[in-house]
Amino acid sequence: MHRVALIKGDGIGPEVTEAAMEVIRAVTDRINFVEFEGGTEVFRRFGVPIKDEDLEEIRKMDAVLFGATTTPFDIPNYKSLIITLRRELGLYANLRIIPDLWGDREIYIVRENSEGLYSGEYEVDDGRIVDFRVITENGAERIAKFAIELAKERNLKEITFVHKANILMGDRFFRRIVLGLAEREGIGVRERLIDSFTIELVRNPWQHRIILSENLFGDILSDLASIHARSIGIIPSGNYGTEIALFEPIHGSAPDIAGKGIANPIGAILSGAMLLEYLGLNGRVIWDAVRDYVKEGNLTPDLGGNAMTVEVVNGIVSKIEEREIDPIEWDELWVDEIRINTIPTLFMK
Ligand code: 48Y
Repeated sequence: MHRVALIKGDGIGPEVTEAAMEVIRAVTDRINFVEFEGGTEVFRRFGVPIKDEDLEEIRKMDAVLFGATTTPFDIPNYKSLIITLRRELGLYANLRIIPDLWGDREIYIVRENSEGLYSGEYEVDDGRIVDFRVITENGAERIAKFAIELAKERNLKEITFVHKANILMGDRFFRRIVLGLAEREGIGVRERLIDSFTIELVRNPWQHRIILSENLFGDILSDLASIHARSIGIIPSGNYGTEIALFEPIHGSAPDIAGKGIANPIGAILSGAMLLEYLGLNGRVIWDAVRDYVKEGNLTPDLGGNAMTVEVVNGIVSKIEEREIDPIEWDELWVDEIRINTIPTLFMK
């Protein structure tokens, strides 16, 4: 049995994580979910976004499934729950998959997840605040390795590295490390500057298969790229470290539609697929079922339909059942094919 921590978060977080769990249960009975609380409510009571003892328990788990939270910036000293989890669990690689669910293309965005402007280091002076954009040798190397391994396992010859090395010293340093490792590993690097790349990402996105970037650039690029998936509501992600990984849809908590039952569950469901792949289970069947469903099924309003969340979940579960797969057999028979799908073997649990 695998033990997976469940943190639903707020807004539509609970609705979409419930949806993901239901789909996971249709594929495998080998996962035990253990729920933990986190977010602004916990902060009000305990002064931290998640309790230390809960973090200790989560560290012992195999993976985390996360919903969504909103970080208000008007609560003094409040720290984002997801940023805290990424830091505390050492989740340095953030892989966001922009799928064309109606076709067969995908863009993989590999976002450095632990440093850059998210270092948490800042200096306050009289009338001046400095946020430190930290790039370390170790940080640059491990994220470059993640992107390059991904390229090798997906039989790609190159990655796209997006930076601002013309101006930023940190990116010059980062660039040298990426180019050096890529050369040693026989992978080509297409270099782009972040500013002009945004135009290319709007106009001509699909020629880039793996995009590597530092933390804040990766944050912005992944929201921008989501327009090519038709809705940010369908984009899944995995946050990987050396000990554990956390899976979450990239959308926010969408308070405007929370509780209405119309949130798009696909981003969370595909995050569930990535979670299964990480554990060596059959995530592929979920990807296939989602692709089958969206081509003919009623979709949620963000995708132009009028479906409720539950209708989409039931539709995807039916597609899984139609495939008549014995989950246990699949686990063992297809593991190599599944591994190639979204995560380099080296980084699996
Ligand atoms: O995961 C994301 O891309 C979110 O934008 C978070 C980020 O900056 O990485 C922020 C989530 C939050 O507001 O706590």
